[in-house]
Amino acid sequence: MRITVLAGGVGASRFLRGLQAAAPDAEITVVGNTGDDITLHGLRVCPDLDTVMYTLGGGINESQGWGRTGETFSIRDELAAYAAGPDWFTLGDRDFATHIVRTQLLNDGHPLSAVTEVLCQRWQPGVRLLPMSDDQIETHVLIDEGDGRRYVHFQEWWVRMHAAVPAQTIVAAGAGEARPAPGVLEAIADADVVLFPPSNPVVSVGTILAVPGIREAVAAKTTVAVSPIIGGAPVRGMADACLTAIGVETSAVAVGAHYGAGLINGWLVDDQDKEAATDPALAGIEVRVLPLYMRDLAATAEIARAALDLAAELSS
Ligand code: FO1
Repeated sequence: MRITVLAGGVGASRFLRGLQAAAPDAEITVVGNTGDDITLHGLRVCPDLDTVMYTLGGGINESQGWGRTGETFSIRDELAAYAAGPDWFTLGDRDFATHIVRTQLLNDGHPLSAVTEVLCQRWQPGVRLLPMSDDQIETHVLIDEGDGRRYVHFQEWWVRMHAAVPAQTIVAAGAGEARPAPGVLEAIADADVVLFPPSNPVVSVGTILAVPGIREAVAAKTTVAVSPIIGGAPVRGMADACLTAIGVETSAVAVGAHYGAGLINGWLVDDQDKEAATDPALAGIEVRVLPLYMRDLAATAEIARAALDLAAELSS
């Protein structure tokens, strides 16, 4: 079975581990969000690609959900001694090696998709990991702190400001001129099922869908999505701040309707949101109700299995 997953970072990576457990023989292609990417100290950092790669490759800092396990921070501390670069984005020594290798290869002219393939040769994540595009796309957030409006990089809004300053607008800068990376449209077209894990529907899945051609490709497929919102709150992260920015209520019904029947065919919601199953806002979308907390691998595999079962039901 060929499965293609549009993935952000932490939530997607945990879901992917469950998907691998639920469908060990499946060929899984992950189309990763690159809108979180940022250049720091002259190095290109790709948080969502790295989180998928490290999580499935066994190198992730499990409690954080990002960065490497067993980290040390000598470089960070030395940089701080020079007052060089932002102190609000913590990069560990091991993580720096990834960004150095990536930046070297990018500077040698290799596209991000080829670079990601090289990095994955070390990590062997067990999935094909493709960036959504080889063209540079960055999520920027328009804020107004009282002294006028300005755009900040998503990471500064997310990490330094904890998304506490309201986002007036969230843009995927560069998306309009970008092309899907090689293999992305084929991975979607050739898939038996396309899945949206419980990633941020705005700055992760939404950003991937903003790359010209990807939304249309997904719309043509049997697609099942997993709600990242349970009981009116994001399971993790601050998707509520992002949803508010685009005028979408933070609820399983609203997010399902936001994706829409034209894009998704199935929508998994938690028991706490069982009323979604009969909500007219989700007409045309097949809703399934089940426990959605990915509390451990077995629970996550159950969720992944339910998504695959619903997709099979909808494809038949
Ligand atoms: N998230 C934080 O909240 N604080 C950090 O200092 C931080 C550093 C960091 C370094 C590398 C990396 O790959 C991810 C990192 N993240 C950090 C997570 C990052 O902000 C992710 O993009 C978000 O979690 C959204 O996916």
